[in-house]
Amino acid sequence: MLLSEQNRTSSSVNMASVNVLSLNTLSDLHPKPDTTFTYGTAGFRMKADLLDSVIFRTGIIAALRSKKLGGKVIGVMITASHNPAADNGVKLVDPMGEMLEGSWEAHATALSNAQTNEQVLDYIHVMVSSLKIDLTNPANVVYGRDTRPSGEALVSALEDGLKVLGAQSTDYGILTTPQLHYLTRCLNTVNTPESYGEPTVEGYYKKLAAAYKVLVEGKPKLSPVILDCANGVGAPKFKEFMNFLGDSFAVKIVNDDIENSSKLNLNSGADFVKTGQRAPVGLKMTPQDRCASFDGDADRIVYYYMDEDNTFKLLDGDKIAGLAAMFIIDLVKAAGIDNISVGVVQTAYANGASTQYLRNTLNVPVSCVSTGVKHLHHEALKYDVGVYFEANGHGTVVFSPTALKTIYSTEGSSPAQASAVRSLRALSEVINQTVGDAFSDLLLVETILTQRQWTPKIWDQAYSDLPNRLVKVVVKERSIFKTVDAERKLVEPAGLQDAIDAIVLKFRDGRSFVRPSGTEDVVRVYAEAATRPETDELAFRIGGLVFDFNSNGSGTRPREFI
Ligand code: 16G
Ligand code: MG
Repeated sequence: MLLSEQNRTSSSVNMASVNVLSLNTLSDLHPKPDTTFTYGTAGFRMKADLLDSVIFRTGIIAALRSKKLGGKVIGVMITASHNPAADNGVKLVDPMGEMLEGSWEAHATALSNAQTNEQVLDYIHVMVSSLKIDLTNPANVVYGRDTRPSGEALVSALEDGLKVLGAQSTDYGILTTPQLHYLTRCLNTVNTPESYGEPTVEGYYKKLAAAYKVLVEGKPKLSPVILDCANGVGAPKFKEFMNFLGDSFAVKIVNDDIENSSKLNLNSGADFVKTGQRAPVGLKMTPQDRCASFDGDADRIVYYYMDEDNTFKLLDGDKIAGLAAMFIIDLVKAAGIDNISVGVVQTAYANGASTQYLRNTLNVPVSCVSTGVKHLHHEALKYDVGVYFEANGHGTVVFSPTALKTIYSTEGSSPAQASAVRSLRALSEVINQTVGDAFSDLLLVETILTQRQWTPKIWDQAYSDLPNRLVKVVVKERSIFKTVDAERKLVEPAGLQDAIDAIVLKFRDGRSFVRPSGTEDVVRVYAEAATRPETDELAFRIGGLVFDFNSNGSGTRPREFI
């Protein structure tokens, strides 16, 4: 985008602190490749060797965001989560630890695509003028990265970007994504009534471990959980965390090789387990075991176990949401509190059986929103206590300020009530309020299973998942697929939704929707139905339909498509 004359004039007053010479010199060190970038659902993410200029410019955006917010601390996380080791990415964290405000995603995209140094400067002008950014404000930025080998060089690119506007910054080194979110919120609330904790990684461990110890105090310990760390940052960080959890927590860590970076997320981790519905490599299960997998940056978790007949059983984000909602509702009741309501937020990927369970058995309101943490988090804030989880294992529970006030001002009029109040308080501390956090979710689930003395099988009995299937369709242009109704309906291309509906009608308990991916160049098809064969047939029929529609399919038509 080029600057209008008017913008150029009105912003020039403010531009004194952009040192053009230094911008040019630094920008020359990070030339833009011939690629178009998009700040998507999970920030920028792609092959690491294409990211140098993007990360440099993300540094500029982070500094501008901080200046816009009067010097509040902005977080930058360099990670590509569950993607292969050769990928990397970056995302920005807003002051309270939430995802970057939606309207700024477009600015990040625009700046990353500026072709020349002059256009970079022009776009900075556009932002300063249209967003009324006072460049004399300070800029404060903190950053961290996962274990990917490309991270180190990308951090220097970020640091160069931060220099352009003279941001003050702190490098927190290797972190899980949720730790960076935690730190950002702590730094912005230190010495305020909303103080979220000590702004150090040690402070994070101490806060969670202390709360967990309260929650399991006096309860018989469960067998160790077998924990697959996807050979990612979760491994060294969870080991650090164990120094604080001590005897209160028993774990057997597998897939903790971060030295051999090619193993990152390879046949392991939450995404592999959820998508493939099977155990990761390096983890031998027996029917007695309770297992969990983190993803590569430890913001997702799924559980699983093996039934007596050796069938693999997945306890995904939907199952965790159901367990957490059930437990919190019971605790609120046991505490004698009657003015806190619990709600659950899901996406269209939530298994239909889980939605039924939440609505009909737990009697909780359930909202459905578009994919992506920011949508779920935002919606969850509307409830007193909002439980949100994506089926893929990303989620948390957010307590509203009113709910927290009630929990902290209630004493309980019997020992049982007092104990429930104590648990609720500790629960609000053990749960990361900023974002889905695999460490914190692990402690949440372990708390519930310990308090109830439940095996994963008992937990699993809440409801039976409908069989489901996810299919990817490679199309020529995924942007022509437009959805409404929390991605459950297509409005474009015209006619496709009617054709989908006509097929779905023929299947018992059939449900299917089609949406363009926000992270990959594909269109995703989700299908569920009463039985496995019906589900597969439905998924492959819809896959075929999407592939053939208006000849938008690309490459060879997959053999299984009907
Ligand atoms: C990103 C999102 C995740 C979402 C996934 C969908 C965040 C932090 N992460 O990983 O929530 O489930 O994208 O990917 O928002 P898709 O659009 O390719 O299906
Ligand atoms: Mg992740």
